[in-house]
Amino acid sequence: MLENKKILIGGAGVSGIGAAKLLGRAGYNATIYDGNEKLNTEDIRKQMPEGMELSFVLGDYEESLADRYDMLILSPGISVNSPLARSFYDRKKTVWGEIELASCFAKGRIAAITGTNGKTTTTALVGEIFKNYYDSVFVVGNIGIPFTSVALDTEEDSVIAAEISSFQLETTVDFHPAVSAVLNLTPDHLDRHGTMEVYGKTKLSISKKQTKDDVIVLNYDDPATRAMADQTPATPVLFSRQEDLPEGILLKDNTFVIRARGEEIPVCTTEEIRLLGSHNHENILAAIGISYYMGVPVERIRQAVMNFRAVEHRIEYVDTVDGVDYYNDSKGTNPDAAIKGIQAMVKPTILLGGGYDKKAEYGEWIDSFDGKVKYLILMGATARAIGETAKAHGFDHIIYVDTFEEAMETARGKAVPGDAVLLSPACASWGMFKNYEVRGQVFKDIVHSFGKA
Ligand code: UMA
Repeated sequence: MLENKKILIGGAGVSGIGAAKLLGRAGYNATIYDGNEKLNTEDIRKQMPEGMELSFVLGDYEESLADRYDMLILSPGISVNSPLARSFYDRKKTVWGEIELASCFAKGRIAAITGTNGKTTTTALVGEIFKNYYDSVFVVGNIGIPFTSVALDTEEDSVIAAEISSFQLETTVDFHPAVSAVLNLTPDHLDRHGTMEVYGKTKLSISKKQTKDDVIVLNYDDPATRAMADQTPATPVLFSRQEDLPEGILLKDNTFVIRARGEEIPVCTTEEIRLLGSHNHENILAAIGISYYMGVPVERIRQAVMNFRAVEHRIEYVDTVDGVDYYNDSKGTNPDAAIKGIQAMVKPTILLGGGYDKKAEYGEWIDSFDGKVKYLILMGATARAIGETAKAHGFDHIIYVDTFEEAMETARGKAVPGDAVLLSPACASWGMFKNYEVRGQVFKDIVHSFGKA
């Protein structure tokens, strides 16, 4: 398929490097374009398989570059509307992303999970359930492990749990999961997708190559994902925490049940699980549906669900210092996710928010504070916009800071024993940190340094 093609990779981050390594292992050469002129190219070259020729083009993008290549492998962080991508599309040249490239080489069956929130937890849980039954399991995608990095290690009997972002879905072509899932749809990344309609269509495109023989797992309780049941070529399976549906994956009187083919099979109860919060009940329902329709026996699903703990950076308890509990919810990168973060708090809370501007609306997040937030400490590009919204919604215990370190010191100064400090910013970390993982790790490092002082 790629024989004799001159391949340009857009972006030299985790995804681009994964793509380059895959191409190198498969016997191809490539060029990486990256806007960052200061990129350490030698470091990247060293990671490549022996014999691969990898060249670089750095700095401002020159459209004529597209004339010299046959196809583009685009990193998810670079928009399909960027001059780079447009120059390839305009010349009718192939543009693939990480998921398309990897699935072209991968063997086995894929369970692909998208949605605004809960994707990482659900994908990690599905991965754990798979590992409790199948021998060859891979957990990949937006979760931080590029699919390309393992594609050549997959076998016919492999199963792959893939977290897929809307960015990654923009560049899929023939990607065909055996089971897909759209967990929910609330405003996020609108700076990139423009409207909710485009964002929703992009999410649903996870199932565009599926057929009636494949399954799509959808959230009945979210009107946007419920409506997708009529718009997908796959067989829909709905899950609900609220509704007693005739078929589907349901939470009935605190028991997770599978209702299918006239049977009702209990899986486990809410008392038997270790994940906090009702949003996690939805993630569990989805994971049960996905793994059941991927062929995992219920008893194996039950064991894995009961043993599963929260993923890092998602309402993660860090430590108690001077009587104050610190929680890292760096993964609260949009208002809806941050609402789940504050809802999970039971103590008076000093909340750290703000970051990269995705043009989100913050009103509902402020309204969800429910008297629990003592101070809202704001930083980053969105600080003033959030502050204005907070005031308009009747909340004015706001402190603006310039740096993350200052935010931490301020939170520590304001907190008294019995309080909680929660990093749940409602914004991406970009502009202040490389990604939410680094932000969460810095938070945890500072908390641990408080403990030692
Ligand atoms: N770059 C350019 N031009 C641009 C933008 C970026 O040249 O206009 C270059 C940067 O200089 C950098 C590289 O591209 O060298 C970064 O590429 P990237 O932003 O695609 O990031 P990666 O490190 O490759 O990580 C990507 C995903 N990042 C994004 O979607 C922004 C990771 O998701 C994913 O884990 C990884 O691929 C493997 O699949 C992160 C994320 O924040 C966790 N995702 C968003 C989210 O969850 O909300 C969608």
